[in-house]
Amino acid sequence: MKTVFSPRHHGHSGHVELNNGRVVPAFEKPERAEMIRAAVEGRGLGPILAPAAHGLDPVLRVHEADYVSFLSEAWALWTADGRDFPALPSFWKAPGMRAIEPETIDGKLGHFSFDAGCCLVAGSFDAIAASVDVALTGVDLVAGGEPSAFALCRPPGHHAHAGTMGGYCYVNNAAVAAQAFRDRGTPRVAILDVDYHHGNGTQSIFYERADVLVCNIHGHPTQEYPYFLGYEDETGAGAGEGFNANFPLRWGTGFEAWSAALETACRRVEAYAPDVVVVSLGVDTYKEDPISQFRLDSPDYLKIGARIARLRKPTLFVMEGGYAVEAIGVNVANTLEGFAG
Ligand code: Q9C
Ligand code: ZN
Repeated sequence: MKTVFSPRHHGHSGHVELNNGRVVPAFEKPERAEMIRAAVEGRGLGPILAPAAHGLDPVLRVHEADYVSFLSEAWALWTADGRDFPALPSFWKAPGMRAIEPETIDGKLGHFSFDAGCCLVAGSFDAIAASVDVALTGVDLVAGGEPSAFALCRPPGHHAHAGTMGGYCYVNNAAVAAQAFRDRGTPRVAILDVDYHHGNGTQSIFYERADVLVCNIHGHPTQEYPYFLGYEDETGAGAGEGFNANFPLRWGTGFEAWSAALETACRRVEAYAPDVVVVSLGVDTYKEDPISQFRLDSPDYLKIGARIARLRKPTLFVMEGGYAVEAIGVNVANTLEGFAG
């Protein structure tokens, strides 16, 4: 399997987040992507390619134009006031407030985010643009006839809505990839999101559409981030009714219960009979993950990859979360090796 990777992810570094009420170095750090790249290389899983530039048009098929403009100009606006440290949002709208984009950057940061998980530094936008190019180059490979590809995206994407960043995610790489498949004439796309956290952005983007099935296995929203979406009764709306499936699981879930949910999700994908599968691949389900509460172990990822392979569909893996840096490479490589058989 070919992997697509860009060293431009390094521009998104030195940023911070709020954890336990304190500002701390971000868990979503450059070492993550480097450990994965090293494991792909070390295990001989296939060639590693640079992404091709696709511009912002495919991003604008999923994301709102004012939001993409905000992402591109945020750092310049933030530093125009003389600030030389990371930009972190901390003001949000309550229901009933006005959703009007403020003129000043501090207001814009709140307007276009839903948490303090999305910090911006000098190189963030370049890394974000490179990350979505990685995903779109993966689409090129699979649409061009490769049976599968791995888009080693960083930063991740599945929490990003059409006009809102959050949870370390700015551009929804998997959603942009799914839309790009559709725009290349692929009739039916399934997104299988196995990241520990619910892919709220992906669900929201396709919620009223029948041409993209979205299946999510994740920490239960009564206990886990993103808290306000990801319940089982969210099944789609309008034309999309029946084309969203959530499998929330309680803290402490191990591989037996997790893989039963994967089996149900895979049968749902099989019933949909998609032309292509996009896997939002997070390995924060791992037992040692520093911010997560499932109990999967490294060998389990071989079985996950093997089950996804049994869908027997052209498959694009898009990297999402996973914060146990020492194990992230092994866990991702196991998934890909399990898939390859
Ligand atoms: N401060 C992804 O896995 N914060 N995003 C959790 C730690 C949000 C995770 C608490 C976690 C977002 C792509
Ligand atoms: Zn996650």
